[in-house]
Amino acid sequence: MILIGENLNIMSQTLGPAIRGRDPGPIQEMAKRETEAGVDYIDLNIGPARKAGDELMSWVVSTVQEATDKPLSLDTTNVVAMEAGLKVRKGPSLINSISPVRADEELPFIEKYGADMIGLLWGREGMPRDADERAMLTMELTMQANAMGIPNEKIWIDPIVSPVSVEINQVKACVEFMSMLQEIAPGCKSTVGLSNISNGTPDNLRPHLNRTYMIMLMKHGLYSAIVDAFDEELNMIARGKMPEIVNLVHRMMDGDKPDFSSLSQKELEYAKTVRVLTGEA
Ligand code: THG
Repeated sequence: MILIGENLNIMSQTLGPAIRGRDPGPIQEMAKRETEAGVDYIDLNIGPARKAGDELMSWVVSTVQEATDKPLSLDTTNVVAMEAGLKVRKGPSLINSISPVRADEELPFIEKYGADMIGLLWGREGMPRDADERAMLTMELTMQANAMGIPNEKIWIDPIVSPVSVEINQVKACVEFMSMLQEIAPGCKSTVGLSNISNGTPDNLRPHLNRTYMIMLMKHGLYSAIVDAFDEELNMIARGKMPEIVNLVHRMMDGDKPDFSSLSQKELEYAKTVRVLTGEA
């Protein structure tokens, strides 16, 4: 799996002030640490950046590409800021993100700057309510992109993960949608903002929810995820180093009910978390 590090973001207590104050030190330090942690892409999340977003994104991209050769994911809803970042970028970029709502303005960037894109399934009426609405938005976005000569292989569909603390049906809908994606849009890649799943839950539970949900989505071919670069166990799962745990989770999704008293402590953590994320507990 392709991992995109989420840690360089303007919401961060330490990096937010550094980004706003144009202090390169902490930002380059984080880019280097994420690179050493082994992520494949580094997400640069400057938020909506309504004020002078173009100058902000071009500064962040220039600053980070001095510190690392990793591909970058440019994360902003500000179209002008997105293009400013792409203009100064010297290596590969992932546009994070283009939704059907902003497609007219941003799809031309794919060809112009040789980028890939995350296709965020955010519709005119906001968040899709179920797997079928996600399928409709995927059709809409890929047809518009294909008509401009953009192949599905350049589109990383993001079904929008929402917190387990908010709506269990949405948690299930993303898993169901992932199982449909290759039929709806053959060749499309996929990604999720994985940490969204554990938003609003106690800090000690977050890694368990993130890791288990990633494994559940992997069952249906999840291609990449935006993740905490420093979660080592998550890294190991994504690199295929915990096949027994992956197997356990996938078997439970197929209806297998393991005898909890026969599981190791680690297996038990995952098995219990599967029951939460499938709505059984
Ligand atoms: N899809 C796409 N892009 C996305 C998201 C998505 N970008 C933003 C977000 N969701 C993914 N990035 C993050 C970044 C940080 C956190 C969660 C998701 C996070 N941070 C900790 C917190 O808030 O508690 C720590 C913050 C810090 O660094 O201090 O949870 O869904 N395409």
